[in-house]
Amino acid sequence: MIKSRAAVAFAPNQKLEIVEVDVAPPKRGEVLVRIVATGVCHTDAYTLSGADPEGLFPTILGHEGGGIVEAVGEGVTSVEVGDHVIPLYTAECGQCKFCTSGKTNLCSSVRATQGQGVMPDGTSRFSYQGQTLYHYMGTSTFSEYTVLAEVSVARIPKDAPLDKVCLLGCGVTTGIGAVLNTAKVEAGATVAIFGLGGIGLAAILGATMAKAGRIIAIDINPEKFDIARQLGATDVVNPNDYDKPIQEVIVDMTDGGVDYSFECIGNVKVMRAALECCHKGWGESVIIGVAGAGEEICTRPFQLVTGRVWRGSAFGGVKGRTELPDYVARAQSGDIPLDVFITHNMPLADINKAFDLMHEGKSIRTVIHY
Ligand code: NAD
Ligand code: AHE
Ligand code: ZN
Repeated sequence: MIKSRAAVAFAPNQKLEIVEVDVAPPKRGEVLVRIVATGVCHTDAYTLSGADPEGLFPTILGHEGGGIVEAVGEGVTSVEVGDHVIPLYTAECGQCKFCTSGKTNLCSSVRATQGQGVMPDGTSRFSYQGQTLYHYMGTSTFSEYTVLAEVSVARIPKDAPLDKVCLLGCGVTTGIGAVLNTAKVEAGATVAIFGLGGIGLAAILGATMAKAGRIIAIDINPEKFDIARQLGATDVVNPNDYDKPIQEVIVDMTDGGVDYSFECIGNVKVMRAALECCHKGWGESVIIGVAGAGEEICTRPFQLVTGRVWRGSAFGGVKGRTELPDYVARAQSGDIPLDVFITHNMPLADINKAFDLMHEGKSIRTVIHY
């Protein structure tokens, strides 16, 4: 057992508490990682809110980290002590039906137990004063020391700054990947991006990389517009400035609709608008945002009959162990400007401020330093 500083979510909708937890050593096929830094993503807030059907408490949240392997369990061969890694909430075993399909980045190797807040053997490595704590998304990066399945870490070069490339563990990769892998946006395409947090802004960056012809950035918080333009948005739109539905606004702006749209909020009404602002015959809408338990999407089926396509994207369709190192390389070369996304840095003790800043719309990404 080792001691670890951690931000524990003891119950939904309560502030995280910084306490010293006990972490059991890694078992077979597991690794112990010292987290150096972690981002805070809206999905952490979503689960903390109690809206996540997989949300279990007490738990240690966090899934956008960067760290160093401190110990490995029996049978671990792909990483060793001292390796720098990014934890993966979408594992890559390379062997399951999903990994070998060539059709998806979703991997089934540890997903079932991950959703139950435990390691693949069905038990937790975390406890506090004798009480078991649940793992979260297979990562729990809000603990200085965390245990992950070997298939849930991507090894990255040691010279990559962990307090920046941690953002590639979720937000930045998700947005870029949704554009490049899931939608496969072509040069010259017209794109609409709904929601300009870390995910939506990364989708703008992805659309810029794809050389999209027009990139329409949409948010109800106009303070997000400068950074959206900086990353390549050609138009910015605040739905509150119009007295008609946002899908009509976008269709009017684009001679019939966009080629691709991306919902980066988690609002089922906006998901509908994102689909319905797509061009008849070929427009494709990608859902990235995560909606709460019981929420459902709807539209008239005629929207699909007439050629619009509704898709979803998890972790940008990226296979973490094989593809994340290339994202890290692109960040190191400057093609992915991670600094633009990091609006705040703070110690673990202040992590609740990071959530407040997110809810107030004042941050893009806060990086927590251990
Ligand atoms: P964020 O809170 O930083 O950003 C959300 C943005 O949406 C904010 O700028 C907010 O002003 C804007 N917004 C809210 N309501 C709006 C509306 N009605 N119209 C237009 N804009 C609106 O969140 P984030 O970290 O960027 O995450 C965005 C979503 O993506 C969340 O639902 C998160 O859970 C999800 N997510 C999904 C994946 C995935 O793999 N599918 C990965 C990461 C995050
Ligand atoms: N637990 C939720 C679903 C959460 C969800 O959709 N997660 C995204 C990643 S969000 C990262 O910020 C995802 O990748 N999903 C695919 C997967 O396998 O979880 C619920 O509704 O139960
Ligand atoms: Zn996330």
